[in-house]
Amino acid sequence: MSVAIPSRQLPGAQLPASPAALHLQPLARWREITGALLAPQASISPKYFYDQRGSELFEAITRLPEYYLTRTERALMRRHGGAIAEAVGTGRVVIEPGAGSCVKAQALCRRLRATHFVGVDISADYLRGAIERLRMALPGVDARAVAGDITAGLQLPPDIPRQRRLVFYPGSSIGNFDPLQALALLVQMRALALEGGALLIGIDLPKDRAMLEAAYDDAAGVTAAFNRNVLVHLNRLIGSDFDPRQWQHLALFNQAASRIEMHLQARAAQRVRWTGGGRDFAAGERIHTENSYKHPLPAFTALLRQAGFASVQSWTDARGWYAVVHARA
Ligand code: AVI
Repeated sequence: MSVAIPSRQLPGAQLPASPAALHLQPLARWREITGALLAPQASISPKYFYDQRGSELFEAITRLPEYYLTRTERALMRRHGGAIAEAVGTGRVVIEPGAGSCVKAQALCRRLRATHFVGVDISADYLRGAIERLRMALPGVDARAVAGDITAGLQLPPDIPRQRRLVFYPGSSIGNFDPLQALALLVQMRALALEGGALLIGIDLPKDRAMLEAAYDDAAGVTAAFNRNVLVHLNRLIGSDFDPRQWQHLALFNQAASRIEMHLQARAAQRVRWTGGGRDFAAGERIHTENSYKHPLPAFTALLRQAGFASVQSWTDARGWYAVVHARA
């Protein structure tokens, strides 16, 4: 479900659409979270990383020396900005799912002389401030905030033009979905772009294990704090009593699946309770919190074609670490 809200009246995150949904939404969420915690391999969806604190920690991650992704993408966008703008075309309606701080979108909208910007995020409070900043910087752009989740299907405000749409999905966020989910998401983006639209997307490429594991387990412990914060968020969402200090952050590269896996590992045997249930965890037992796939460019191009995109064009840095990909719907 998604709800379009004019940004000046954006209230708390994930407003339900109707009084009925007011009851159903937290119950459905409780079921989803506790079901995943009770599975033989416990897991937490990475979407729960991004409460206010989690979003701040993620911004801090993007500035870490080990986390090359954001820096490399920014350098690529700068270096090839002219060629990218030429390929994409000006006067676009830029739509960014998972917009977060909107900083990247702001630079892109300026470069493309975008007419509209639609930022979509489940963390509505965080998005509101970001949209306000974008409006101040680019007063000529009609900028909107939409509280929602593209994976759940999105409805944009009806007055957003249907022509010249560009779906912008930077930051290699597509890597946080397994290949089937990624395909489904690309199909949704294709549908959002409509005929004549396009996608501009950042992807992290496979590379040396040590480089990858350092990027997800930095010396300052920011990624560890980000990973543990998901437990604090869950404590609020399902009334659980997770003690984050009892969980160790792990980041491991799974070569066969070409993905970084993040886990939280129990430092000692413990019982975790939540409203209506609980689970015993053995010492050393793990909760899987995130996958971050590193797609080889040819495999990702094939995925784009499967999703209905064509004429794929990409820009890669000299080390071959990261790619910015443009694909027409
Ligand atoms: C948002 N996403 C692309 C990040 C990534 O690199 O997979 C999330 C992240 N997790 C740990 N560090 C950053």
